[in-house]
Amino acid sequence: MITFHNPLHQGHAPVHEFFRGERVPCFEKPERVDYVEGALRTRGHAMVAPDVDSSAVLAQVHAQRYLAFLQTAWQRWLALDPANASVQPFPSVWPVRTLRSDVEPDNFVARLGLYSMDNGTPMAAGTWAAAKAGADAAASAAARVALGTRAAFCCTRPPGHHAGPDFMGGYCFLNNASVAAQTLRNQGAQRVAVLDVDYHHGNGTQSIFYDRSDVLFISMHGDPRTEYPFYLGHADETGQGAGAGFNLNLPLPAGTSAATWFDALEQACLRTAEYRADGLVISLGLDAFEGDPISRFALASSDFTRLGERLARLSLPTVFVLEGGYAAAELGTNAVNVLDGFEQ
Ligand code: Q9C
Ligand code: ZN
Repeated sequence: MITFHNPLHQGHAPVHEFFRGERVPCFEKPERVDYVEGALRTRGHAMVAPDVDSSAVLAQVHAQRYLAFLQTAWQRWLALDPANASVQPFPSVWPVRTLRSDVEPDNFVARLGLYSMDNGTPMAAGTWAAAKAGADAAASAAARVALGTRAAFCCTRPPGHHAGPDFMGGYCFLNNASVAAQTLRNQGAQRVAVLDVDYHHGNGTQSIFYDRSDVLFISMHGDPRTEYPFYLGHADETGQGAGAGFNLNLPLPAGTSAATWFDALEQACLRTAEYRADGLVISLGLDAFEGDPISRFALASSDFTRLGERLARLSLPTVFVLEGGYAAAELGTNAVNVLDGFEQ
């Protein structure tokens, strides 16, 4: 399968994140994609650079003031103190209920809180460049599929599905899957389904399309009562306004077996077919894997082949976008299994 890689992903390499109040090494690290690219090369998948500028599509799925903040955030961080070059910024204050989010504070850390849902999304010097090149890769994969290629894979990090219209979160900055879906729409698809199989609910993608009927969002994920992102992803979130009925959440308890997971996948596929989608985006998180260090589903590597096989039976032009998955050394096998299962 043709794979669009992210030539700038290594520039996004924060060192640590917080876990239970302690600073720990980042789970979302450059080696993740190095393993996937290595496996793709070994198994003979073509790897190409992005050839589309996603700027116009980014403006359709994200707020302009958020994009402006992200693009200049590191510069503003350094302007506070040149020594910040080796310090990671973290938010420490957020505009929750009753507080105002319409006025951008001048204070950098306050502004970072305005545009963040958590303190778990560290930035580094090359974050904007990496995230933007990843969005370009997603737009490129979708544009290629819109031109008639059956399927394409966007192999990128940082991931995207937790990033909402105007906020980052869960290691995500720009919503690559939304960029792919919106690109398919712009290039002629009437109805696009986004199916998110990452262990964590794709809150950002859901929010971006929640009031739209032209993009159906379906997510199967760890129940938010116990799993990140906690504040979205329940079964009663079905869409609003014109989007009423076009959002489907399939929360599953932590510890769910592969058999039950595939039952949910079947429901997701039936809804996609009923919608008569003419384009499909898969938010391909690989953290439903039994060996994932921060997730609690039980898919074996061979189950990722089954996943690819089932998705192929939808017979739709398909864009795969890499999301999470933190068992770094196994990501290559699991990603390639999905693509090979799809193509066989
Ligand atoms: N700091 C994705 O899989 N972080 N994001 C929990 C404690 C939240 C995962 C670790 C996990 C986000 C794209
Ligand atoms: Zn995840």
